[in-house]
Amino acid sequence: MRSFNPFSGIPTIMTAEEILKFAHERSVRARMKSSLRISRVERTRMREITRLKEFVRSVKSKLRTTVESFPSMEHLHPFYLELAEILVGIDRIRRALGAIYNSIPVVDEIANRHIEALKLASDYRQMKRSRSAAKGRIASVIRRTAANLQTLIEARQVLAKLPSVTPDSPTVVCAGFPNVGKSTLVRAVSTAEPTIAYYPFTTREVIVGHLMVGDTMVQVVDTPGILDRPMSERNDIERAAIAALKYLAHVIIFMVDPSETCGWPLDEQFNLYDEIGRMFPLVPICGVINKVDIAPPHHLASARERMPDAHEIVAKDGQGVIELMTEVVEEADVDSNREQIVGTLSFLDRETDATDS
Ligand SMILES: Nc1nc2c(ncn2[C@@H]2O[C@H](COP(=O)(O)OP(=O)(O)OP(=O)(O)O)[C@@H](O)[C@H]2O)c(=O)[nH]1
Ligand SMILES: [Mg+2]
Repeated sequence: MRSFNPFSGIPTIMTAEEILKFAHERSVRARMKSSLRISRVERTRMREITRLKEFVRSVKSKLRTTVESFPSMEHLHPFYLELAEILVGIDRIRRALGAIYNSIPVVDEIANRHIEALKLASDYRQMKRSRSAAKGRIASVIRRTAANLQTLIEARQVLAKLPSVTPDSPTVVCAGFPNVGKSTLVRAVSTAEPTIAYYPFTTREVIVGHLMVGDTMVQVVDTPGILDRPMSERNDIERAAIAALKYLAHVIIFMVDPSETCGWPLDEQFNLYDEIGRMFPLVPICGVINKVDIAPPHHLASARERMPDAHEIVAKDGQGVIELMTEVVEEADVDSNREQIVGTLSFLDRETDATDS
């Protein structure tokens, strides 16, 4: 199955000045067939027309490739469409693409007018003036669209960094408040290597890892923390986490931290749990109570009351993680058994080791 980020293959986009420099260099190097028998005036005419045509061809090809190599917004997977909206703005991208594309006929028109003038000119100085006037006018058109090119350059930079996802693969998205231990879990069970730190908002983007279960590749997605507040007040980072839940999750792991060392009270964490349940009623949610090694008993008791079927784990040292992942994979409809999970995550299987010995 192909994993992809539609923005990762966009070739480098040139700035307006780079396009002009590139086209200028091409035009002065343009070769023409010449014969000693033709007059100086005719030679100049041929040279100026050849140079202008080469200049125009180079400018247009750069504009056209810029537009054509940018993925069409109409065909984007909704996850990428939403992230492009959050991180750059779809309208901004569309407007920039449209404006760049629309400058192509303007360039053509200027070129055609000056080529006609060059054909009719009788004086070679006039020809040079005409060619350089044409290049000047085309340069103004390109400079007028410089901001649009810049928008696409920046969009490419940001969007090329998005993770590659395989939309059809079984996908588990881990969500919850900041600092509850999401990355610790995702790092333990998948190929992803998110940074783990004692402070909140460590993860600032959606990160995709993989877990092989038998022959099936399961995507395990780490997300930035989400706070309990109205959607309209959520920032871009939280909205990216919600986009992952909305468009990628076949199963959601919702993690709470009853130790409250994450920095937020359990009540707020459960408000978010309820909200996510309301937002995605059709997606199975596996509740996880993390950090049971340091949770005070009364908080642990109230977490158990709110999420009676939750898995209790210590993500930091793997306790309870195999049981959790066995259920998660089952909920994701992956044909598997505990042995396969144990096989992949054997380094976490302390309990099996203990019983074996
Ligand atoms: N005691 C204990 N600490 C844990 C456990 N799991 C994670 N931590 C610690 O909790 C802190 C936050 O862990 P992260 O995995 O970075 O949390 P996160 O939810 O990804 O945080 P953000 O990316 O900021 O949203 C780190 O200091 C971890 O070492 C656990 O089971 N027990
Ligand atoms: Mg994290």
